[in-house]
Amino acid sequence: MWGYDPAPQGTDFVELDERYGHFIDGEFVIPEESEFFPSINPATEEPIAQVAAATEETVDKAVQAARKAYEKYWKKTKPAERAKYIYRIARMMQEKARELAVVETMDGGKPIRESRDVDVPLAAAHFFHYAGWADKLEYAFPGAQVSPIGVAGQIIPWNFPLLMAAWKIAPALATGNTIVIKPAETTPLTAMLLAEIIQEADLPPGVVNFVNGAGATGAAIVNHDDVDKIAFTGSTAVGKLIQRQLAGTDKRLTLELGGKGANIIFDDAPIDQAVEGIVNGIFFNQGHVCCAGSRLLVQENIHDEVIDKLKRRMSTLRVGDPLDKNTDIGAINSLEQLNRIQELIGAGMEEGAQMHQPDCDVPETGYFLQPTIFTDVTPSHRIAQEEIFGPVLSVLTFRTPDEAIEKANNTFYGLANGIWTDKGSKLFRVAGALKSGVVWGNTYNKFDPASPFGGYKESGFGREGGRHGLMPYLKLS
Ligand code: TXE
Repeated sequence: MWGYDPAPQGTDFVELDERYGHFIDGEFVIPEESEFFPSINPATEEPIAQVAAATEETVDKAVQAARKAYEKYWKKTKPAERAKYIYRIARMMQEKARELAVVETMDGGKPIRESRDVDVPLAAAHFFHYAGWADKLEYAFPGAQVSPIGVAGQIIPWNFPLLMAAWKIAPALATGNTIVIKPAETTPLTAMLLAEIIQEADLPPGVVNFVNGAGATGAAIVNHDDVDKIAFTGSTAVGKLIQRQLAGTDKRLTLELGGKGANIIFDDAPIDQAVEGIVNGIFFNQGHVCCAGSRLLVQENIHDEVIDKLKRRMSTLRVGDPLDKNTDIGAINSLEQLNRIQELIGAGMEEGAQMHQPDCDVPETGYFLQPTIFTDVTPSHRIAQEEIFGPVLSVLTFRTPDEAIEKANNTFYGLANGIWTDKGSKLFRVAGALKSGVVWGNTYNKFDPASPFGGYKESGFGREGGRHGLMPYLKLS
């Protein structure tokens, strides 16, 4: 999209520290008593940097800094002035795009083509989009008094580390809140580069604070008395735990959790285009995508044709070095995630589904996995119900549109689905019947900062993106 070669001289131009702590009150700090954990490159299994885990005390310092910044400056800062800072962050991200893309790929394992063309530009676009809202809030909510909530605690996952930071930080800043954000423990590094950008952009100290650490650090943010709002993206299990912890408090909560999206292919669909959509739906970012099209619902009479074409297409996918521009499927984000995926692949085979993997080379070092599909899957199989969060597709069939709707909705989740058909009327009828926050028509995994994203049922609640994404950070009266 931006046409530059992201790593023309390898990775030598990337300057990372050996150790990272936190970014609190405008300063990078590593508390004396810190325990460290390694951030590992999943393609090489080598540690890239050591990162400190924030204790409750450190989280408290970050929250105090955010509270002070909120009371002292940010809530009094004129909206157009807030916009100026947010635009500055967006532009600086563009200037550092190459470094951000390479570090994202080294830390998380995703193909450089995706970091370069999707993660980094979309993250910058998100800041641009919300900078534009900062001084237009009264037009977004005509007739209402709009005011910020205060201190937002934000917890993000490892599948889109920089993009999820942007999705959380940009709307919170635009609406006048201050922030304590925790990156995921396996992918903290682009967040540290973003903290550097925020420091260089001269945001008042304490407006955005980053604390590193795992679940205990996240829990310290969730349970801190002086945090007014929690925004969480991660597993359904942790989302539910947070919901229980916040019951009875007056903290606001939004949850963006898992999914089990269906890509529904009707027999009147352009098949070759649909096969590309299936591949993109499940193999983009190694399938570490909450809205992945991880179930293929294909009309029975075209099943064999679609599966033949899909298998042929899968045999052309290149699995390997994420820094190689020709790689289609990079490394699985962590050994833990690889084990989780393999456990579910094992369950698929045990329950009687047919597994197919192309005969492709996979590096011996690093956490790699071939693209995998299962046919002969029934709706009760674990691989048809549970989020696998890896490059594994479960194929089911249907005969009529009503059966497609019923099967697509036969899940605890409700985040995203795709429909492939030549008929507009069918597209709109089926889309309207799907219990899902997002429905794509004849495409998949398309994102835009202006469109709201979020789920129903166990996929969570609240929306991120566009005007809807402002609401969780505002009091409207
Ligand atoms: O998630 P966790 P994990 C799904 C996906 C994946 C599974 C497990 O199916 O296989 O979840 O992934 C922080 N209080 N998704 O174990 O633990 C944690 O440090 C507060 C879908 O990595 O939910 C990290 O920053 N925070 C999903 C973040 O929560 C806590 C993206 C997510 O980690 C916490 C990720 C606690 N008690 C996984 N425990 C999506 N919606 O895209 C952990 N965390």
